[in-house]
Amino acid sequence: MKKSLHTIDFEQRRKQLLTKIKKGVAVFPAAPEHIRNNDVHHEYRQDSNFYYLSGFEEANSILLFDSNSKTHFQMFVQPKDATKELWEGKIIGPEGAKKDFGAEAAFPSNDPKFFDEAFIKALLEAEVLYYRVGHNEDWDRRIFTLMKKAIRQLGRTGRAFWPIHDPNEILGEMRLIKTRAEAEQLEQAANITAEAHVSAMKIAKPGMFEYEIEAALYHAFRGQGAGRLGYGSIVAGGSNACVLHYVANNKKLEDKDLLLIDAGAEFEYYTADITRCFPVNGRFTPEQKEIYSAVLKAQKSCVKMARPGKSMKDLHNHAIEILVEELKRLKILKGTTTNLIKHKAYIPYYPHGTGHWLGMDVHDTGRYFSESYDTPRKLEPGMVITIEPGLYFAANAKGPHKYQGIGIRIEDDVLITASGNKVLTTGAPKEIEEIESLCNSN
Ligand SMILES: [Mn+2]
Repeated sequence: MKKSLHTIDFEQRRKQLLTKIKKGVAVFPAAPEHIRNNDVHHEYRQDSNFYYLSGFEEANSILLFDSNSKTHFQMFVQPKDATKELWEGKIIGPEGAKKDFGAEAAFPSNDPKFFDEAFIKALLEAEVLYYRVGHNEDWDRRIFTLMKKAIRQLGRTGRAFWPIHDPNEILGEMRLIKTRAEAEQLEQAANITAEAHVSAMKIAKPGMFEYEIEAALYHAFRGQGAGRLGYGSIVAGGSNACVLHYVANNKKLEDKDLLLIDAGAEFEYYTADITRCFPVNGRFTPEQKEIYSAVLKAQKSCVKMARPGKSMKDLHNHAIEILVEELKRLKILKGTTTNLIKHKAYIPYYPHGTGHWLGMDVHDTGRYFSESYDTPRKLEPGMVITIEPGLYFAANAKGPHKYQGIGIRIEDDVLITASGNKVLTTGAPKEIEEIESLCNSN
């Protein structure tokens, strides 16, 4: 197999992991398959950590790392099976795992003895086990049973179980800082997603249903080569925008509705996460404009602020400050800014955070705090974050009647660089004039 930049990435990640687990053994089971109904499975997606370390997409596989042995990296994978391959397509098999995926040794996973023996052997030499407890009960049971077996093999030593560490701590930190290749992949996902948002702006009309726009987004994602959605698309017309995780997407779009779309394409396991709001009939009402401009002001100011040395908490506080000022200006809140912030008077209108890590998972891994979890950590070059302030005025909520039913969120994906940042989602316009002109271009 040709060594692409990405293949080299996988190799380097494994090396890095092996250095970090010191005298340890690490186990990563593949994502389990899930039945949808009867004999139909949910779409399969490999576990992010598993893929990050191997690039291997098949279910029923295991990665075993052992920093003590000469065989550092073993894979346990589905064996070749002509009948199964006839129905479901090519299976890579143990030979392929060695040849194309960097395994130093590889065995069939359908016979548990191969993994069980290799694991016990590795464990006996190890000081610590890296395994994510609590995510799969079958796996937890298997690992604990094997640990007991290993202890017994040592005879009467009085030694305790090996300490178990969550490998996500290490992987989370590794995945948080994106390599150039990863940043490029995220940018690709962002471009595909931005293009889809633009087409939604062009086609949406009063009388259409939210699901028609949802289908158009999916068409644009897949049509540009994205593998799948990064998360369920939120296509929320009118006051549905105030339901933060609205997923029904089945309402008819009315003349004066705004449409909030929060959707992202996943491209080669990296996902974008963009939110845009636009008027279904092509023109913002004065009230919609007021709220939209307030959110846009906060969003743009936070983007400007995002650079090494600032924290996600700094960005959130900054967003709150601007939004409170704006809510005062619009006579929705009264009082001093300090007091309003202190008493969280903004919560009914801005109940969520201002952003999150972005990567293979839409809410990506990595600590948001210092190692002792007591201070917010500073942004560093290579991190990718979302910046997504919003304001929501649910129908029948308190606050001025004229804003009821308006929900706005504006979300960009931002790569932190040494000198500041690079917005990856500029392909999706967010200025009122640009949006209106796109909405009226069809
Ligand atoms: Mn987001």
